[in-house]
Amino acid sequence: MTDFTSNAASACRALRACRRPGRSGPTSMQLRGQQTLGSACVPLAQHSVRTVRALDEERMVEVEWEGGGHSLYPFTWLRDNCQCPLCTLDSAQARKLSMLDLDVHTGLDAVEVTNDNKVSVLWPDRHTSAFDADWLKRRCFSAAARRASREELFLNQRHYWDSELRVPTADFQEVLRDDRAALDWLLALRRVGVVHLTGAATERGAVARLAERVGYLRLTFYGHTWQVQDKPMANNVAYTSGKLGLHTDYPAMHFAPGVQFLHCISAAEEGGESEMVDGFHMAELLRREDPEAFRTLCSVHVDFTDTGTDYCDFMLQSKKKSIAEGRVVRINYNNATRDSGAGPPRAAGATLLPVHPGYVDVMNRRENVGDMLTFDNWRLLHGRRDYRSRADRARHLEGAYLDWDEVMSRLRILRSSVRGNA
Ligand code: OGA
Ligand code: NM2
Ligand code: ZN
Ligand code: ZN
Repeated sequence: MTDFTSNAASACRALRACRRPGRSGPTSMQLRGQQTLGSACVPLAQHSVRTVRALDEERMVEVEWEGGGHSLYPFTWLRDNCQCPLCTLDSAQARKLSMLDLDVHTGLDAVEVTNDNKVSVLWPDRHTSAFDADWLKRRCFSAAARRASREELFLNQRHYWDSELRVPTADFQEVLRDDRAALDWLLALRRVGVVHLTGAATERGAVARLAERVGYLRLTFYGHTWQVQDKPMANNVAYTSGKLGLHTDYPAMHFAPGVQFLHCISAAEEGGESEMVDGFHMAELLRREDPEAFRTLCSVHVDFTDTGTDYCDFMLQSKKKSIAEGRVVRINYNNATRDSGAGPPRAAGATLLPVHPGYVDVMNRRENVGDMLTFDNWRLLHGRRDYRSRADRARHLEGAYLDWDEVMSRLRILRSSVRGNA
């Protein structure tokens, strides 16, 4: 079994250890549309082809590599992925070859290694293709290579944690300024699910600035960014001074926001501390301890509802499984917006909670003013204690949502840029 705590702690150490002294960064205007500072890496050729041969029976090309080992590529796959200008729009790295023009039963007339270390194929219709050795190696079909490439692209391996977690921490300004710091932030956000950023100014705008560092934020009915304050005629339980039980945000949307930023601009006089739980770990414990309940949460749809006016008027309805998509990829749990709709689903949501592995207290004590929590809203459940503000200084958090596609996109760009510059 994984040692969650030490894994999380090492992610945490990695974040701290990887900081580099600051250098002056571009202004926000310069960053627009170009949020990664270094140039994308052009990897040096690493792999050389020793020999190639066509296995006509299997309809595969076998490539033997200089360093040992070999890879097999189906004829049809090679023809489908021809990189020549007729078949590929190079400037977009997009396929031009229509499936109507692809002969899925194609044979192959000749295959050879060229002087510049490409695998060149002559097809029966006289079309030729030339494949770069590194390009082919990265697309090796072996099970191990495919597993590695999937992990490289999607980073689905997580560190599960419990109340022992030392929440990874990074400096807000450094994340804005330095690509290595930004990459470490996003890697920990993906792996651990939460990163505590310190040192943002205590005014509105920080969450939007950070979202711009990634790409763009996710607009919802609560606005581009939203102010968590005790408001008269609150259109959401979050906008009161009451306790918020553990929840994920916005299950009333079928596509709930993947990532959430919460910036503490002003803390409560008393109470208001926030806490978080690892929902994936919780689901894993439930799978082991109460498989029947786990199956229920993976299969029964719960109704969510949210009605009101904010950015504009809204009347949302959704049906969501508490543990979405069979394997654990998304938790939907919000008692406030769970609908009153008839049927057994009402019981289902509640059974997730008794098994949680313990929460971490994350922020909103007085010393956390200026701090920001960035976390995985598909994975973590978060809540806050009820609070009392001083008459002249109300508690105020500013929040924003992003989606995982944009966050992972920035992570991949930063990774290739940082590697290229290393
Ligand atoms: C929310 C929320 C936490 C807090 O607004 O959805 O969870 O500390 N807020 O107020
Ligand atoms: N807020 C904080 O699902 C929810 O209602 C979460 C959303 C109001 C934007 C709260
Ligand atoms: Zn071609
Ligand atoms: Zn919330």
